[in-house]
Amino acid sequence: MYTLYSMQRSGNGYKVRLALAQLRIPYRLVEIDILKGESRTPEFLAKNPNGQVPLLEAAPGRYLAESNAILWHLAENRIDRAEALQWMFFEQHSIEPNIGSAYFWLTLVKGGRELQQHALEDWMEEGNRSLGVMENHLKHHRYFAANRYSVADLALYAYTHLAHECDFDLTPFPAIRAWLARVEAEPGHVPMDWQPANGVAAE
Ligand SMILES: N[C@@H](CCC(=O)N[C@@H](CS)C(=O)NCC(=O)O)C(=O)O
Repeated sequence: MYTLYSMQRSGNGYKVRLALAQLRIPYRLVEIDILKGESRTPEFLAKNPNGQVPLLEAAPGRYLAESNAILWHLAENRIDRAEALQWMFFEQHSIEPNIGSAYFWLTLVKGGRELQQHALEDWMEEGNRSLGVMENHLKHHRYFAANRYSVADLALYAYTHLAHECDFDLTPFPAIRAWLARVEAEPGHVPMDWQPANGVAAE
């Protein structure tokens, strides 16, 4: 059985938990609190030298980091793989560093707004530009790749659905809002605070 090391309030971790739930893949969940340094212990660094979650033990002793690499490993469908990857790289380059960073510092770290005041303006500008790219695509497509729900939608959903919690306003992006509702209506969708019954704290 897979073991997933994740933090419940991490959007990157949520991508993997959502995929595992929708694919109905059972797994053991280990909660890692990055704010308490649990991703930087010698035991954790032996599993992921980059000290980040999510991390999947995909086979005994074989650990896979990077949320989109994990999604890629889990998704065995035959969508146009290059098209899905295009949007997954976009997510890592344009959405996660801006909306993901704003979400982390504004909602998870006490005093984060003051600490990151210098970066916030750039995150907002580039985050809104990236939302514009998504909006333009979604005006003409129901989903991001291969015209159907895929790991590309799942990767982009994780932080886009949190954007309103960290100063972004989705009102000017009606196609994104309609797409968020479509993703949430997909069979097996679970919200970010959901976890399997066997979740445990850091080991
Ligand atoms: N590009 C990576 C980013 C992973 C990442 O930033 N993880 C954060 C939580 S959302 C983390 O573990 N931070 C702890 C640290 O850097 O010490 C992915 O998509 O998985």
